[in-house]
Amino acid sequence: MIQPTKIDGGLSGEGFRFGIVVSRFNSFITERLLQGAVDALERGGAASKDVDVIHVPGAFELPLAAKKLAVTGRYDTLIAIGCVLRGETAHYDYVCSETSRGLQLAQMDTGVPVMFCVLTCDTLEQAIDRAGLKGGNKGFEAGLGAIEMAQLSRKLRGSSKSFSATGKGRRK
Ligand code: INI
Repeated sequence: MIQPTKIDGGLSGEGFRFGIVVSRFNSFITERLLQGAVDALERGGAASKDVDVIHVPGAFELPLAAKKLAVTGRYDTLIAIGCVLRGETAHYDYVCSETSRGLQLAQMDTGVPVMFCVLTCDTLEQAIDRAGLKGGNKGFEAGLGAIEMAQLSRKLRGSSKSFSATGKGRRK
């Protein structure tokens, strides 16, 4: 049986640069998601100087801020944090769909991974559950994912000639 080459991201965030863009809307939730994301990056070995946090008014503003950060070339991975609650807006569906579409476009247009950490919940209760106040923290998951994607992007960078499953020999 052949032994396929497996290419995975690792768990060390050392030496990578991360940008976190956070919505102020529903900050009771988003600041907790932010704490979770920073905690994961810190545990992964990321340095303070390599993690920037940028606040925007609401989830709808996340995509533009993410794209502007991505094109600077400064960041290996971005994390977008927001919380949209159905109960509080008639335009819930527009905010959710445009935010997710915009963030996907930002990463596809620039090649910089953007972790989607935008809670879209029917109730505050559901958001609380996902922000680490009762159970898991989706921000922490996004932080771990950001490290994995930073490593994976580095390994997958370059042409087939310079490509290497270990990341060595990639085009600088
Ligand atoms: N923005 C959010 O991040 N979450 C929400 O629940 C929300 N609601 O309920 O309206 C929300 N609206 C603001 C929106 O993201 C924009 O900031 C605003 O429309 C200005 O462009």
